[in-house]
Amino acid sequence: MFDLSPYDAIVFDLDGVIVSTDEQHYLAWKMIADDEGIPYSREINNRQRGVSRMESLDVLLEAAPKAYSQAEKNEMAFRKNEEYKRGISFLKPGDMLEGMPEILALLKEKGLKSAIASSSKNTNTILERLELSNWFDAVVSGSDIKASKPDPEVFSLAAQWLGLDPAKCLCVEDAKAGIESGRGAGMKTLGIGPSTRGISDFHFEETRDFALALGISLS
Ligand code: B16
Ligand code: MG
Repeated sequence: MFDLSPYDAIVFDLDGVIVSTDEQHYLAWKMIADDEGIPYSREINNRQRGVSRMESLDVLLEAAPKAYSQAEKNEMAFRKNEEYKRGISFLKPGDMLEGMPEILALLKEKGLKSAIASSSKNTNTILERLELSNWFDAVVSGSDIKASKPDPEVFSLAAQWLGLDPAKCLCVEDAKAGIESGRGAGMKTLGIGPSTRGISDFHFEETRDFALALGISLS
């Protein structure tokens, strides 16, 4: 059984932990890459996981045959986000990753606090679509921070808004940059999926495995 007793709170990343909107990010960036004639792949997309929109654009532009002005970059990021927003407009509570609704309910039952620490400026929209707007004790999004993951700012701010010592918080992340951010903030880290294998204090392949380790029975 996974031991929750050392923690007063769990601080969750959003995309890739609570819900997976990776495919919508991928398709939106692919649309930009295709429009501009820039080669793009799933591998490149993996490197955009957990990092901010403008930094994700810089990753995509590494393979661009020409240089872009700041105004052009801003326009591309805007266009990508419009396409992404279309993609997430159909999200519903049933799209949460397997075991996650049960994990969130268990934390409430045990009196542990929970928070979101996300790089996404679409955090509030996603939480609304999942009917989780009022669930968490603190929500830190890409709109609240200056430096995105792997900088510790987003997880440090979550602990601060919870009023807790980061050492009493567990960071749950699917991205390498996110694990580095949580660790930098002074939290123990739990990684989900292949990108965090071998780099986090605890690791599960899928959210459902974390739920099972907490003693939750899933059908
Ligand atoms: P937005 P997370 C991150 O969310 C995504 O993993 C990453 O792919 C995206 O570039 C970033 O949010 C910014 O998203 O364009 O919506 O502001 O994993 O930190 O919850
Ligand atoms: Mg993530």
